[in-house]
Amino acid sequence: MTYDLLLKNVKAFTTSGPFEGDIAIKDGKISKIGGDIQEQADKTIDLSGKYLVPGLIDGHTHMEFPFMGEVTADDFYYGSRAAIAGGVTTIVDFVTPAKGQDLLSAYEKWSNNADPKVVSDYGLHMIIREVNTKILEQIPEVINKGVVSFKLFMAYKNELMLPDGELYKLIKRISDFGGVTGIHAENGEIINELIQEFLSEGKIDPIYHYYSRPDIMEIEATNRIASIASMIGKDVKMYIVHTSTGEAVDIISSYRRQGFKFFNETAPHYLTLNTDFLKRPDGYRYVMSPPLRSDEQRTKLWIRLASGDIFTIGSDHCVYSDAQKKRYKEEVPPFNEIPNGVPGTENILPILFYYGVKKGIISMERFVEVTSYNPARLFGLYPRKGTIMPGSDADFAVIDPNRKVRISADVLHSNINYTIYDGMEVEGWNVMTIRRGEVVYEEGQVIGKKGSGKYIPGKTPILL
Ligand code: DUC
Ligand code: ZN
Ligand code: ZN
Ligand code: ZN
Repeated sequence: MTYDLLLKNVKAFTTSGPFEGDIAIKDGKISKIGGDIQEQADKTIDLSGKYLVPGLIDGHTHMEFPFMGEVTADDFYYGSRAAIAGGVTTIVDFVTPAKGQDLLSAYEKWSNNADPKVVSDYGLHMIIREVNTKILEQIPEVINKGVVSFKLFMAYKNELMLPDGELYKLIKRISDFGGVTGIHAENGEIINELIQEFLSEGKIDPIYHYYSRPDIMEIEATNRIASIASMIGKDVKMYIVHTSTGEAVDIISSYRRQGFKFFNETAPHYLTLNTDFLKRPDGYRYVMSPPLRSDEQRTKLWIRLASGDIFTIGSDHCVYSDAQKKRYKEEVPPFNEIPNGVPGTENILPILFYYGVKKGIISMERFVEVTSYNPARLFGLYPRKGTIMPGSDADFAVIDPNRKVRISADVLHSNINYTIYDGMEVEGWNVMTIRRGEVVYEEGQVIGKKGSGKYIPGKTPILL
């Protein structure tokens, strides 16, 4: 047989350790893995000196997300190109129904919009922002469409927040049909009070975004939702998205030790940046929720990432231009008017590799676990995605472990002219991305075609 692609002299990493040899690809799938494959191939790539990992799965992106009066600047084309450039071969984006819209029509709208634009493969989660009979009825129907994970908000009062009773009802219903519930855990009621207090005192600078959302607001909400979900039972599959405090991770871990299927995700910015960034002249760029925290919290997150207590890394890629962040004014607007969100899908790999692996905090096995294997299992994409074995999609990131890069907007691919990591110097960079056997990125150039990404329906989440 003639293979489509043969990868020679591979040093590959999976959750079960490194492997050296060759990988042969046919029809977008891994066909054979062996010590020295001699058969013919249309194309051969020598990967000597590089590290090969499963294509990353960014389980947390908001492309063209209508939120806080703006629509995010990365559409499915720009956003998925940025993903591909960062070695992310699959994104899982949040379908966001409009107020009053039912889930199925929101799903149709999201996929019709994504399909002609995506360069990466993609899966979908469903945000639920209100409860009615139709929405409850449609939960099993959207699960049948491959949307097996949901996101509910405990914050953003008057926009996305749900009261405890509705959170309870939805988690129960999602769980009845085998879905996974993602939770944005912050106490929206109290945060709303704090925002009003600061505004009435004329305290409007970006740093008050942090003061209005203190650590305890996440810790309390995490505790509350874990209590509520634990009451429903041990079949509930739940994960807290973008966890920013060590204490919130520990709450979830303690439930998991009791047999609950509760997990945490964190994001690259919580591992690398702190609240001081909010005090800079461009502090408005660093407004996201939960907010950036102290260095002490950053350290706690790294420790929990290394120990296995943090299950996945998702970027929360939610990009606003400078003009959007400033609401088209010269002056920085009051903190509560700055749309929340930061870019990140392209930064997962260099940040975890440099600050995690190179600095000796996490192993390559752990890197693979949190960036592909665990998200694949959590979102029902495993074993098609998230591993390197015969039959799986041939999705890979190729890391040059010694490549030194100074991060700037110029080397990134989002549809904005800044990055929150400007000037950061890292060692280790994605130099090639292979998606279903096709080289879609090489040395700074995205060559994958617009619309060539595929929708990957989620199946049953596999959480042991
Ligand atoms: N947090 C953000 O920063 N942006 C999007 C939504 C969210 O929860
Ligand atoms: Zn061929
Ligand atoms: Zn959120
Ligand atoms: Zn988000």
